[in-house]
Amino acid sequence: MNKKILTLGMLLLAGLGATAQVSLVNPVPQEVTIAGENAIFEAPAQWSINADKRHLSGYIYDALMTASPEAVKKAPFKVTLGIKGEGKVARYKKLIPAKSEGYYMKVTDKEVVIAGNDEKGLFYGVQTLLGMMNEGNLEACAITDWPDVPFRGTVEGFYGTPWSHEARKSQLAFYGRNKMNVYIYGPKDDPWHRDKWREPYPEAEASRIAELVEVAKQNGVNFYWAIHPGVDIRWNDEDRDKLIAKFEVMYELGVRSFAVFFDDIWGEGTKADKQAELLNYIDDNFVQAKGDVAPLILCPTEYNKGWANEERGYLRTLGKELNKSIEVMWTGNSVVACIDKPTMEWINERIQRKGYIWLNFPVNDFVRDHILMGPAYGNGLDIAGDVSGFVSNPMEYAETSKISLYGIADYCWNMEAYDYQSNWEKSLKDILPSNPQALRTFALYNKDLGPNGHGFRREEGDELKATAEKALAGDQFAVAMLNVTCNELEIACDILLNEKNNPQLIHELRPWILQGKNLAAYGRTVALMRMLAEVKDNGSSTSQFISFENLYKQARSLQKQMFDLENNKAMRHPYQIGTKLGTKVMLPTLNKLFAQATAKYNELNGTELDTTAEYNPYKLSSTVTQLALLPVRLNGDVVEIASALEVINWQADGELLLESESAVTFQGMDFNFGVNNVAKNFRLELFVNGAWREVALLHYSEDDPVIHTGNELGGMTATKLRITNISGAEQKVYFKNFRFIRR
Ligand code: 14T
Repeated sequence: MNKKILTLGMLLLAGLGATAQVSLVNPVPQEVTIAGENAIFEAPAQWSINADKRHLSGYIYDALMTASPEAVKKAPFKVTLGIKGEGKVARYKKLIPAKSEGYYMKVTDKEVVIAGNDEKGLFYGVQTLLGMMNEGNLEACAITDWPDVPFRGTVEGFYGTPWSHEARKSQLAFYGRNKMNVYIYGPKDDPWHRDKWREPYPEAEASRIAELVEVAKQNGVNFYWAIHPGVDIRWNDEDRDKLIAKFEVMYELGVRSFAVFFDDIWGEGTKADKQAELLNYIDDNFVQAKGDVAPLILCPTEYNKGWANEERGYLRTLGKELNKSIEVMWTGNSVVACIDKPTMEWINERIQRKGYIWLNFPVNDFVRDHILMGPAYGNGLDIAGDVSGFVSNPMEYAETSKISLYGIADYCWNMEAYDYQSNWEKSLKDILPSNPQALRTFALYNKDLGPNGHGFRREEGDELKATAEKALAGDQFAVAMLNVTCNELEIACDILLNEKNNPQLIHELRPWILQGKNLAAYGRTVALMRMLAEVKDNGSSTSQFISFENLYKQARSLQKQMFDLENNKAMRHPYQIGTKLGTKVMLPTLNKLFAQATAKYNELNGTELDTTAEYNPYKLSSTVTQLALLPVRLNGDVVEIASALEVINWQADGELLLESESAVTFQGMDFNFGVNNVAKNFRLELFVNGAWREVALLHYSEDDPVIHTGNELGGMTATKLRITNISGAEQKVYFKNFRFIRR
């Protein structure tokens, strides 16, 4: 009922060309009543604050004061702040929702009242006021608001470069503004989180953590510090005491919330009864003993349904033995998955409590060539009552991650009303207010993850599909439309590269923006090729230069430029294996169009231009039929032939040839034929300065199937290599892997 009034108010205002101030607030509040048509007014420059003394300083007051008006004793515009039970808000007692972190708020052109159900509620009321105060305007309204999910936020739990100190502070402020209350510190590549879990942080790192705890407090966020001891923990008193000692050190730094992670480990550390025993011990002797420490969180080893081993009974053991106050994390039906009702019912029954969701989105540590800028969608809108907490594991690109986190915050706060599309549009304005359109145009090509081991994909390019299909069916108008779309992408990329409003964002996106420019240029060229492919040259062209064949050369060059950018060491993050965008619809469409245009041109002109679009400088061929079609992949400086899934019948004298477009200097090589002692049956040769030169092959031991090369390989420069079966008989081998590293 109240939500209807909100919608009506928004419509009226939309008609007048104004933006309803309340609609700017993220997360979307639960219940809103807009005062009427002309509810928007300019916020006065001076406020008098009406509040108990305790609210005239501290983080809530500081937050309020980030709004521009100054606090002046007798200013006519009054801002009343209070918490249920306090005299200043006694009149509003019945309007305050009886919900943790809830608040009631009223805005008129004479005053603002914010009445929290608790301290956090008051803080969030202030955030709502700040959120609606965009461009100095306020809107007369009444709001009753509370969160659906009690614990909302992020877990810095990815592999890769941990966030910088500055990035973390910026995140914590962002969480405060968007009403998230949890930040779990657990970056896989922080040595003192995992490998050196027993050791205290060096001084500089320790003081940074202490500062983060403070910044978190300022923003109403609980800073959880997570330990990851499972790699080498021994289930004895010594290690148990070392863990407690580490927690004590962190407690001294100000940390009051803790987590223990047992994910991605093997062996001894994975035992449920031992984990439960340890966690209970920490709970009894540290958490409860201290009295001011938040409930402990456990990330189990079987943290998703796909890995749950019912026979082993791991989850049920945790459910039975873990103290009820301990939270248990869960990523859903698989490592990377959307969360729905059935998965919650499945896990909650086993762990005998409500699962605490660890959402592996927008994390991209398993698809580092893609950056994820799409909306957060796909999680059930009916699971608010089934989860105890909901945190997102983001990308190492902290600023870019805010796009999705803006959605997670909204989803967790007001689940049923969550509209991912409108949230996404709002998020772009929040992250880049100076040009959300440019960011949006670029983001359209950075939503899907590409094929990946977890099978997790996202929508990308749906808005392009109809045009793409028509263009491929020969519709020249659609081809022209594709050209326009590529122009738009190029404009967006150029604007973003020179955008000063959010330098950190642009820094993170830079490799993808540069690749976006290549993609856009490629698209424009291919569109022109398609237009010219069927035009017979009658000599009347005004340009001697713009010919199909020159466009073809340009497209080939752009394919190579995209490839080179992906493999440019200077640009690339150390773990990153490439820089891709538009891979779901745009790039495949352009590649098809390229092939089609070239084929048509060949047909009309009797030429034989190569129609294959994918650029790869390595070409494999083989007289062994089962090997001839294996794809060659590039992973930074590692060149790899994909493994065959079947037994290879490698005939006598059969050879495998790998040719490179340019000379390669070898650093190392190994391959695995899955059989011991076969090195002697094969000969490896490199083509150096016009002649084949043999390189020795050997196994390190009798039971080592890996074939290694002799030391002479290092530093050799060649354009081809070949492996020949010289045994004189057929060899049955598994082509498990073949790779070399180039310098
Ligand atoms: F703790 C878990 F909930 C979890 O998700 N652990 C890791 C996490 O740190 C990582 O960021 C995420 C996405 O890659 O997945 C988990 O890591 C994995 C998952 C795998 F399936 C590492 C290796 C795997 F094979």
